[in-house]
Amino acid sequence: MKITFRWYGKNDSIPLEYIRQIPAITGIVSAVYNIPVGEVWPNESITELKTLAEANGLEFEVVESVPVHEDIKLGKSTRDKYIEAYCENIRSLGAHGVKVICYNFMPVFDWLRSDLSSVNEDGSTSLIYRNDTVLAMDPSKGDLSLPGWDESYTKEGLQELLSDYKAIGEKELWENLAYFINKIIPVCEKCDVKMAIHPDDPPWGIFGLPRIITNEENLDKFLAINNSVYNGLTLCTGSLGVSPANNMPSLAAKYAAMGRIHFVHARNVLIDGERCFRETAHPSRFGSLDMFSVLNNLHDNGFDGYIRPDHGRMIWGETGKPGYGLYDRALGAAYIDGLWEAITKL
Ligand SMILES: [Mn+2]
Repeated sequence: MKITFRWYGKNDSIPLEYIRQIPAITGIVSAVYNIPVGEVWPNESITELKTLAEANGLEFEVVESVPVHEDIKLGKSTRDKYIEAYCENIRSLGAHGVKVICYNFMPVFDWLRSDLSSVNEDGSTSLIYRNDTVLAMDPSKGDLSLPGWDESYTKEGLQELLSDYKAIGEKELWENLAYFINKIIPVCEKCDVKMAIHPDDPPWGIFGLPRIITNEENLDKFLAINNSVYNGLTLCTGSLGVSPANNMPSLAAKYAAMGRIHFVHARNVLIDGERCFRETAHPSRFGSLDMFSVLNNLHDNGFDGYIRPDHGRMIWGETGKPGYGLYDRALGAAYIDGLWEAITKL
């Protein structure tokens, strides 16, 4: 098990020199961020990330994310050229020593929250989700005040995309995912790069768009699309765990035993209403998730992949990218490392 830390590249306000000082961190999780979705990443950009990491004593073995072009999710006739570009990225990342690629298959919107800096009792701030706030929004009317989505869409571009998705229900999205997976996994096998799909965050449909990587039944269905070990999961405790139906320790045990978890996002969340949650400090007692049992079950079922502290709160006056400050994630990393030491010595 290797503890890693997400780094957004040279534009990240957190220098690699600080990341290397967090105890137990062996490597960064990063990506090439300045290339449009669907295009091939320049070799120089990948080499640069690796060189910068290694100059700081850190590995670069996990990429998050290689985004999937919307035409692939929509099953458009143009998808093959985007899948070929995706395969090219797998090949060059593999050649640079990358072992795991995290990605997601959420239509249009990535993770979504109703507030990125809700003040906690202790004065720290957290990302939160309030279902009524989200339900009151209608992105098709250009209502773009909600944080968390790709602001690179113009109002017209977004409306066109949302209208394309009117023909896509869960069934079609599954078909388009299967088409994609079965094209890329043989390439991954050749290049020894494991794919780790990130669950939908939150794990329910929003704005009428389908979401399918949401629960145990669907994770089973996803893994059965292609039984190669290269077709695996990112177990994001905070994404799946906001649904009380998802028992995170049990999912950790099951999929680790199958050898299908390649990457873990460790995050705690407090469920404080129907489809409402608040991101908390990592230790179990602050949220709804039993982080010890998740890690213990990973360990006992042979998990040997990468883990990283996922979102943290903003503490000690830090400002920066919501969820991705230095301090609380560093505390999270130390907590994970402490839990793991105890578990391995039990
Ligand atoms: Mn995550």
